[in-house]
Parts: sequence; structure tokens; C-alpha cells
Amino acid sequence: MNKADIGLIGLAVMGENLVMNMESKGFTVAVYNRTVDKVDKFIEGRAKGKNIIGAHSLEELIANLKSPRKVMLMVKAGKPVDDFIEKLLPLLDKGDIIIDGGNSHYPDTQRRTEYVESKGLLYIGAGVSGGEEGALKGPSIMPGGSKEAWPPVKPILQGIAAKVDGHPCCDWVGEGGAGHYVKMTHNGIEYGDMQLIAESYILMRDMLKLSNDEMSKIFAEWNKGKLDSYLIEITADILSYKDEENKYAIDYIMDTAGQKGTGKWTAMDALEEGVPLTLIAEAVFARCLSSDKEQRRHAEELLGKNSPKAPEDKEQFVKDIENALYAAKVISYAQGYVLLRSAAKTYGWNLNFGGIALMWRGGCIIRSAFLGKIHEAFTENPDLENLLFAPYFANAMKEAVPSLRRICSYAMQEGVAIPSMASALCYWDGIKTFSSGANMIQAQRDYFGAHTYERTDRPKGEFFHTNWTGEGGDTQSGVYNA
Ligand code: 2AM
Repeated sequence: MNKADIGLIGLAVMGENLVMNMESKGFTVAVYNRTVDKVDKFIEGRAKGKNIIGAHSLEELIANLKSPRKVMLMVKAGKPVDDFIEKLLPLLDKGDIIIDGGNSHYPDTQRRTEYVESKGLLYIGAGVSGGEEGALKGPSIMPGGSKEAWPPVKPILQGIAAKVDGHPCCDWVGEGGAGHYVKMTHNGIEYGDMQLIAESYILMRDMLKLSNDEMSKIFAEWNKGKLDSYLIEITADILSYKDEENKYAIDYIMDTAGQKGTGKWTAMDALEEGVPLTLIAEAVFARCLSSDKEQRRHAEELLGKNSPKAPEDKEQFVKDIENALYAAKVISYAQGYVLLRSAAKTYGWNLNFGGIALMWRGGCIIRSAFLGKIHEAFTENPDLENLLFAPYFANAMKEAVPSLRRICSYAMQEGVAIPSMASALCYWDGIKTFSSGANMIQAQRDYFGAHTYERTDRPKGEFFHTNWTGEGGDTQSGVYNA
């Protein structure tokens, strides 16, 4: 057999499916796995008769690769990636490329890019989204790292990625850890989308007392309109799914949400960047609150259970939930993009924001028609400061926000917790308020800590201190902080 176009290490489901996908697109792939039995099983099983070469050692894997060699790691994030890099370095030559397609945290990818480049080789950290099915049929791929590595890798990664209107959901993101940063933000947005859907569900279930089938129909209907997306589609399926005993699966699934940490990373990074990513942060906290069911049982017994009343016009309420979900989703993406802008500045990445929307439009969990509109907004204005300022979204919000306001008011009054929708409304009202209450915070900081303040009637950059009590003196905190 000819030499392979690419080598892949890590034959768990994602790795195997990516190999099958690459092979189906005409690439020859060499494979290796730490537990070598899995190589033989794969070669004799799914890979039988395909252009796939099994290797029983890293040396054998590397010997089977065309130059410049490309080796993709699909192993557990963390130490295994560093270990494989160490083992690969002596086997590779200048200009060869190591690609990490796992769920690595972006600072690791930043560090590894620098390290591998310092050894004369090239590195790519690629976020891959779409789960097992995506890996096989076409995922969304977000590659970043050594820019020189992109041209040789591009035909393979774009070849296996999902396509929307013939456009691959994969393009160069930026240097260093940019690819994994964008993937992390994607996951944070996914947390937000899922929480908003869960809030819509709870509003319909607990306030309107709708049946699972009724809700399933509503979500299926929403999926034909502006909320058209993979997550809305699967929600309709989930609600109507009955098991062998004719019971609705959703009714007996425990309401304690798990998490693997990528939403938390996104929220932590937003705090680090000083970006108000409130909706996603609330979505992470909502999972935390859900996870302790015993505490919620205790609190319900001790503090009292709410019994929300249904609104009079149920049909209008369902329409309002649809619009509220949409408005909150726009806010969530607006916040996510502000985070990306901020990180791009911090790390010196030249991110193509419209291109990122295209990468997310297919293949991945947050895929939706809506991302096409985001792409258009950034194509019109690549320097768009906030998605809410794009004419299309500004108009859409004018129509949808009254519904978000009605839903939040009613849910608050009746005692249904919708933290992500509520945070969206607070952000919307907050960003539109030129004259906020932060003058009070500045006054307090100056009162107790002589932190000084700027004045509205003097030029910016001039700092003042008031001796509020007549006893504090005129010393400013900066003087003794220095
Ligand atoms: P294994 O089949 O030998 O366990 C997903 O878990 C993939 O990562 C698998 O291919 C797995 O190999 C690999 N993996 C997990 N931990 C690893 C480690 N410490 N070193 C090398 N490979 C590892």
C-alpha cells in the first residue's frame, strides 16, 4: 500500500470515526493506539478492505507517512497529549506537523505550539465538535496553531468537515491556542443554548401544564422558524420519545445536570478578560444548583414550594416563550463574540468572526440557521463591536424583547427560576443605559478606601478624592498602593 496522507493516534470512537471519515474522502490513513490490540481489532473489523494502515509502534506509524508528515492525536486531553508529543518529537523531521484534535484547554495548546515550534516542527490544536456522529459524517473543525502548518493540512481537515451550502465548516482560526479557544467558547455557548431550552421547557411544563407531546409539537414548529437548530430539533424528539414500557423517557430522567468543565472554563475566562458573559455563567451555575437534588428537596420542604399559576392567554404565552428564547439567544451569542474579541486582543489573534460563525453553522452541536445571520452581520462589518449593534439583530431584538420582558416578569412573579433568560434581560437593559448606578460604587470606594473617581464635568483621566467624613484626610489610595 502507498504511504499514508495522515497518521492518527487514539482509536476510541471519535478517533475511529475520524479515520473512517478521512478514508471515505479518499485519504489513506495510518493508525496507532496505546493499547495495540485495538489497532488489530480495528484493521480486521471496520477498517477491513479500506485504505487504512495499522501500525504496532510509533516508529512504524511514522515510517508509513508521506512528507511532510502529519500526525493527529485523538487521545484523552491532558498528560497523554504531552507524553505523545515527547515520544513523537525524536521521530519527526523539520516541517512535520503534530495535530491535537482532542478537547485540550487552550493555554495547553498555546504552550505546546511554542514548544513544538521551538523544536523546528509545526503544531495544530484543532477543536472538533459534533460528537461521534459528526466525527464520522462531518464535524465542525476549528484549527489554530502554527500558521505554516495550515496549507498542507487544509485539504484533509476541510475535506472531512461538515459542509453547508458547499462551504466547509472548517477554516484557519488563528495562531497558538486560538482554535481551542474558539472551541471552548462554542461549548460555553452550547451550555447557554441548552439552559435556555430547559427554561422554555420548564415554563411550558410547570406554568402551562402542557403534555410532552404538546411540547414536542411546539419545539418541532419552532424548528421551522428563526430558532431552526439542531438542539431545538433533538428537544422535539426527546419530548416525544417513549421507552419499551410506553413511558416518556424525559419524565424519569433525573434533573441533575452533569458537566465536563468547558462551560466553566469559558465563564472563568470571561471573568479573567472582564467580559460580562452573564448568560453562559448563569447556565453553568444552573447546572451546579441542579446537581444537588437532596439540597433542593430540603429547601423545598423547609422554605416552601412555589405553585405557579398559568397565564390567561396560553397561546400568546407560548409565542412569548419562543421570542424570549430567541432574544436571549441573541444576547448569549453577542456576549460570546465580545469574549472572542477580547481574547483576540489579549493574545494577538486575528480572528475572523464571520468565518467562525460559518464553522459553527454545520457539524457541531450549536449548528443553526441563526449562525448564517451572524456570518452576514460580520461580513457587513468585520469590526462589529457587539452583535446587538448589527442592523438585523437590532431590529430583531426590538420585536423580541417585549416578549422576553413579559416572560421574565411573569416567571419572577410566579416563582419559576429562569436564570439565563433573566440575565439576558438585565444585560440588554444594562448595556442600553448610558447613565448607570456605578457612580454610587465609585463614591463608596472613594469613601471607605480613597480609591478616587473621575467626574462627569471634568476630562477623563483626571482623578479626584473627597474627604467624605472630614477625618479621612486627603491621601488617595494610589499613593500608598504604589
Ligand atoms: P487506550 O485505548 O490505550 O486506552 C481515548 O481514551 C484515547 O486516549 C484512547 O485511544 C486511549 O488509549 C488514549 N489514552 C488515554 N489515556 C492515555 C494515556 N495515558 N496514554 C496514552 N494514551 C491514552
